[in-house]
Amino acid sequence: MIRAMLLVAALSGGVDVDDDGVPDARDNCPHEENPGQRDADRDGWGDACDGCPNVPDATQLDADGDGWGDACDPVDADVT
Ligand SMILES: [Ca+2]
Ligand SMILES: [Ca+2]
Ligand SMILES: [Ca+2]
Ligand SMILES: [Ca+2]
Repeated sequence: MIRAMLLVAALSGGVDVDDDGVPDARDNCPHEENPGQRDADRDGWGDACDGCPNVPDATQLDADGDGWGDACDPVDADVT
């Protein structure tokens, strides 16, 4: 199974760092294993690595670095 996925990655000509079968060039979370590539808010970042999975925030800014993007972080929202 893993070998087959590696073969697919090799044939499609891309490195696949997280081994989820999706080459990094097309992987919406290159460092998270998310073969389904689910992206609920369709901002281009997969749910597995989206700081705000339900808020379109293409920049993925996270001012306080707590893993919650500024677009959905209640703490950031209160800080000026
Ligand atoms: Ca991935
Ligand atoms: Ca997303
Ligand atoms: Ca988002
Ligand atoms: Ca944050």
